Amino acid sequence: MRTLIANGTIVTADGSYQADVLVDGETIAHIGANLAATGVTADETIDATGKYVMPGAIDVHTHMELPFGGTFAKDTFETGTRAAAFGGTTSIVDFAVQSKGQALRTGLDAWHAKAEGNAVTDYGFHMIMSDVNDETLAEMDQLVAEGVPDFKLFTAYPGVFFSPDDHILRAMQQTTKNGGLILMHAENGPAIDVVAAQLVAEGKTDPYYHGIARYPIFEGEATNRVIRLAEAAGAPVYIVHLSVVDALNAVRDARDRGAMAFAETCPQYLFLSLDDLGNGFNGAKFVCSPPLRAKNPNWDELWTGLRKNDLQVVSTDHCPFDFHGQKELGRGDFRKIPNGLPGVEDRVDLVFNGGVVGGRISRERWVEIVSTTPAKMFGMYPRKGAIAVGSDADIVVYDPNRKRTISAATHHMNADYSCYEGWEIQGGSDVVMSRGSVVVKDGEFTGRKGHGKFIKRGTADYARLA
Ligand code: DUC
Ligand code: ZN
Ligand code: ZN
Repeated sequence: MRTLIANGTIVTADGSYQADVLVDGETIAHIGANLAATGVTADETIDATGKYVMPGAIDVHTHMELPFGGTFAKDTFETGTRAAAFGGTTSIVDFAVQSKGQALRTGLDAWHAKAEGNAVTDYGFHMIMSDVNDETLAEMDQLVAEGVPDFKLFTAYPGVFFSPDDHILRAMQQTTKNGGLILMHAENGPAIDVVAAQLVAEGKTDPYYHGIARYPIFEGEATNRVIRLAEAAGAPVYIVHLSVVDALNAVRDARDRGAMAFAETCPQYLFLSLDDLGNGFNGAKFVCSPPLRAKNPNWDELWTGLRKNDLQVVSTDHCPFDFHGQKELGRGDFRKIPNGLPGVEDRVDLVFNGGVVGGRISRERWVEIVSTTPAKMFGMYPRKGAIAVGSDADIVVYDPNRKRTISAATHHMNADYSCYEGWEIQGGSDVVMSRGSVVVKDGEFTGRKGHGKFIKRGTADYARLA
């Protein structure tokens, strides 16, 4: 099957230009001006006049079916990758979970079983490590060889995912040897638990106090600490879901002194704030960790961080729970509200609308932070994240002028609410292609459950050399 995408503007991280793209089978076969006029033939032609032709977006932080607080994130690999595709995201990297006492292998096998035959678009895995010991350290090398080269550890969630500093250091030392990458959820969990218990004892049990308990300084301290540990180990480190200026400054300082420190933020930290948490129990819809922060100065600082490359990626931390029946588990005690927000479908458009339409970043930088750097950082480039001959034909034909209103009534994520209900935004995906197959066209799903394949990813060379 040959598909010609004609008359569009190719937008990449490096620049934009007018050209046609010929897709042959699953990959990009040819790029050039007026290909039809030069005798190139195709089975199908997509007219991209007035549209951008960009690499499919990549969300490197999702939690399909994550067990959390006695319940499970509601999107499966089928529903979650389908929703992602509607929003122009053609690859996700999800977090497989090692439960305490289990082998990494057990957790990874369970995640392969959830995804295989179900995903609509391609997917990879990071591994959440809940135990660091001689056995799991040895297993890390095997996972790197299998294309699962990164490992998330937590300084938060004591008793569940929490790792003490000696475990974090040992895991980082292991990646120095095996070429992998440590991802850190950096908030000081034990300190947060002290403040949270004090607030609840004072009767402050509403969702708002979830945001109050998790002081910015607790994220800043943990971010600095884990970067220092990475420097001691001679390893790169990637801070996930950075939310606040205290933590951004720790990354800035580290990068200024030449450390291999990288970070992502998420749309919820660019567009939502502590105010959203403050509407009685309705605020439970906005409970995630790190929490939503004060608008000032954090929103502007995070955008500055994206512009100046102290932040390299926008991912979602997609982890949807229904308000009814799931978020409600925390009525009367914010500590029992499952943490997480639906987001995988709206990331690309929110960052386009707020960033490019809003005049904060260029369209090329937008493509870089939602697609190209995620591919480079996580060992998928140039197979993913590029419009280049030989790359997978994961392509989005994007309409920069399309207008739509975000609503739970029309979104495809498995959540009974949207954090952005009623928001009118500009920009949207017209055609979404995954390895040469059109999976979404003009708002209709045309893909297939099981089309998505596991992405065997390479080592973290970009994080060592960038
Ligand atoms: N934060 C969330 O909000 N949800 C899942 C896990 C996490 O760290
Ligand atoms: Zn996290
Ligand atoms: Zn997460």
